[in-house]
Amino acid sequence: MATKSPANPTKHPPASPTLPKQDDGGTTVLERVPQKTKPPLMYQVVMLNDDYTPMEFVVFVIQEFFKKDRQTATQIMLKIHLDGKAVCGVFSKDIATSKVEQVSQAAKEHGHPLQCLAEPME
Ligand code: TYC
Repeated sequence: MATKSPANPTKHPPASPTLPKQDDGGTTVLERVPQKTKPPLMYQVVMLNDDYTPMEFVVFVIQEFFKKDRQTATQIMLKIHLDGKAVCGVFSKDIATSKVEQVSQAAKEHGHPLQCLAEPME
């Protein structure tokens, strides 16, 4: 089936915003306008230490929800245990929020007080 072609198929909008400007010779010059949009903020998911959650459960959670191998997950768990907290991963806001919910849900189901939070990175 034939589809309707656009009124002016060769005219496309410029790749980035431009403003027409008249120079001295009567020629139209297109000047680039600086982009105003910033890239979206990224969020780090920080896990917190507590005195009750078993180390093995924390290693499991880091492997399962942050896709780390066992050795890396163990190193992160030990850093949390020793320093009080550590970053488990960096994500978009939606994904970071979802990771926090998944961890909180798993901790609740197993009766552990494990906590993590999503922090904007500037
Ligand atoms: N401090 C806990 C213990 O000694 C282990 C632990 C590590 C708990 C990391 C939470 O995010 C955590 N059993």
